[in-house]
Amino acid sequence: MLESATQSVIDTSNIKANLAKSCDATPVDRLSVADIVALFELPFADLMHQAQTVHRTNFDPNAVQVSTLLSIKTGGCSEDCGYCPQAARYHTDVEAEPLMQLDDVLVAAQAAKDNGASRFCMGAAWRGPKQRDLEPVLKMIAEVKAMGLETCATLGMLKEGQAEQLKDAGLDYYNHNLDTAPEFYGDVITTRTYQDRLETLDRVRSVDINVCCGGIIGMGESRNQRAGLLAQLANMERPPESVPINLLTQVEGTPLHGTDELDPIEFVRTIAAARITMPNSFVRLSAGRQSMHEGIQALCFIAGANSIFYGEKLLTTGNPEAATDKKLFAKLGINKI
Ligand code: SAM
Ligand code: DTB
Ligand code: SF4
Repeated sequence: MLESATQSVIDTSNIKANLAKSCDATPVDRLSVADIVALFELPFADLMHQAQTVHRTNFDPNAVQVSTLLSIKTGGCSEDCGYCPQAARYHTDVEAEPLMQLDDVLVAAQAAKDNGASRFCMGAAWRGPKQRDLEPVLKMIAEVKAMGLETCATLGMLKEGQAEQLKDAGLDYYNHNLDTAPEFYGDVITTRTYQDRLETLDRVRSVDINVCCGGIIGMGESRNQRAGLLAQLANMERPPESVPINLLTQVEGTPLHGTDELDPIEFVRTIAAARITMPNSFVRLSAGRQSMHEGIQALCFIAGANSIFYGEKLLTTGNPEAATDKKLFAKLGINKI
């Protein structure tokens, strides 16, 4: 067992070493999209073995981190993200609401803590926070942190100085997704660029807040583009500490509603490729679990997913009930982190 574990780790570094040999200018630790596509193309059992081996080398294979989400400001968003029910321009069932009151946020955070979540993630349907919006959110972060929860926020693009304020308030993680490969991005979003997203991620990194960054699978992208997203993430100077892999939740009224459903095994392959290419990151099996058979979720955990969103709601769409997840964890012998 130990021998094969070592072998698989060597296999992964071989991908990088071969790449370095084939191109002198490429640093040894860069992965090409083709390297990652090669992982996707492995026989399923070989891919799972490699992913599980990398996972066991770096993490407790039976421990899964749990975060609870709360939409602190819902709907009415100015952006045109083609997957998102909160964009004002699409006609969905989501009603725009103002920023929540501090006390209501704290009640939700306490409930998440009582249910066993270790991290509380506050999401706002903004292009980015204005200074007058940020101030009440800073207070929420400080108070949630004081309750003994890890804090995460996803508020959109950050302007100069805003990451510093979040850091000072006690923010542990900032979620900002690249969403997809650069060449598919313009098919999904036009109101902000890939470069805008990278700049916000740089601001977060520069103040030493942990980066939570991933994307959405099942938007009609190709396998190459799924690999392209992972290449962007894995080749960052420091890969994100947390990598949410969302399966598109199709919402009526959004442009991506009606997209062909992704084969569930391809989703599992994406999780495995994320695990192998980002061996030290938490890989989160994010949106999409409500419609996912528990057998597929189990395969995702074997493929190296070690984080989930916990609680019956994501931001505006459903997620499995906490009781359902408790039963699934018990069945699989998974412990919550
Ligand atoms: N407005 C901020 C932003 O866009 O950065 C924060 C909230 S936004 C809803 C956070 C992330 O949720 C998006 O980047 C996207 O990856 C994910 N998301 C939104 N709608 C989704 C859907 N229908 N299915 C899967 N993931 C979704
Ligand atoms: C992430 O990558 N997924 C979460 C969180 N970060 C903010 C959001 C999923 C949203 C799914 C659609 C909704 O509930 O509105
Ligand atoms: Fe707005 Fe974020 Fe939804 Fe895009 S993903 S429309 S920025 S809430």
